[in-house]
Amino acid sequence: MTSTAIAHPNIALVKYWGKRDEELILPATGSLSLTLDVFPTTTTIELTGEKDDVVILDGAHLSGSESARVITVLDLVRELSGRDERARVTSTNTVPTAAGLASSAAAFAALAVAAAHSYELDADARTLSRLARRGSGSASRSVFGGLARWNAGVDDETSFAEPLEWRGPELAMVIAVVSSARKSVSSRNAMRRTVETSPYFPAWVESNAVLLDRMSEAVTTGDFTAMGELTEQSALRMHASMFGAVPPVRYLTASSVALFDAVAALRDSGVEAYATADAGPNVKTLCRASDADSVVARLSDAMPSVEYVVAHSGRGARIAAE
Ligand code: 2P0
Repeated sequence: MTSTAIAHPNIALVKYWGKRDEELILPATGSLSLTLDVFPTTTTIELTGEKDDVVILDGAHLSGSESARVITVLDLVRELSGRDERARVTSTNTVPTAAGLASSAAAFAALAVAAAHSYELDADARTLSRLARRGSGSASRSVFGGLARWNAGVDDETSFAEPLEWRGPELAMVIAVVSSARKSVSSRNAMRRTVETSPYFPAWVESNAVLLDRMSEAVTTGDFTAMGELTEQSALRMHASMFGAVPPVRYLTASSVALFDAVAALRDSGVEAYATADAGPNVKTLCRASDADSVVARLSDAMPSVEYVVAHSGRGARIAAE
């Protein structure tokens, strides 16, 4: 049985940063994201008669902790389906891996969907989200298209994402690719360091839970302005919590900060745009789809050396047409 699934990255508007359970990947707070329509990951799973699982990412065989995360998800699917064949997993990213453009979210969402299909597990979307979460927390959200909220939950059963309906204007995300170099500290290690050493971490957890409630309200009412303001707040507070770690975690570069300034200048001139950034220097600007071209033009004027990609709301993880 061979199954191929496709999934897209998501960008959190309310961020996930810090776990309260590292093994189950239970987050310290809930988060909320937009799944994009660019940079898909395609994952094929073939069941084999071999003794071990094989994991190939962009043509390279993975080993150690990188393949262990994939095997964790395969083991869970095998347990649920009552089967024990080994698998050959071949995954292809179209986004630079580990550059803060959420490749692991798309990868593990595609893995969960392809594995459930291969092992003939009749999994509903919530189960797929929980399975994806065990590979990478943010992947729980890429199971769904459009806006999704990952409810923190209190245990494995209650920590999953769900899709949210958006009745506001069509959204766009302008991605400024400041650098596609591999990040120096993985988000997993950076999160752990923030949890263990940053005096700001408890304040981050408390305030982000409030932002999530407000963002959920903004989504329900279709309030784009509130969505944008909350998006910037969550991003900056997340990075502030990292600045307080010992040693500090600093993903933002001078170019990232200049882009936040350029986005603020856009707002001052009447174009509603809001910046966010993840575990890397790239800056993503949330705007109305109708403003995306002018956002690209204005940011290109301010920062001509950066590459810009316009993304819109994309679909959730699914089996690719056979
Ligand atoms: C997010 N990030 O909400 C946040 C914002 C990065 C910054 O989720 O350890 O790869 O596999 O659960 O999901 C990146 O972390 O971490 C992330 P693990 P993940 O999108």
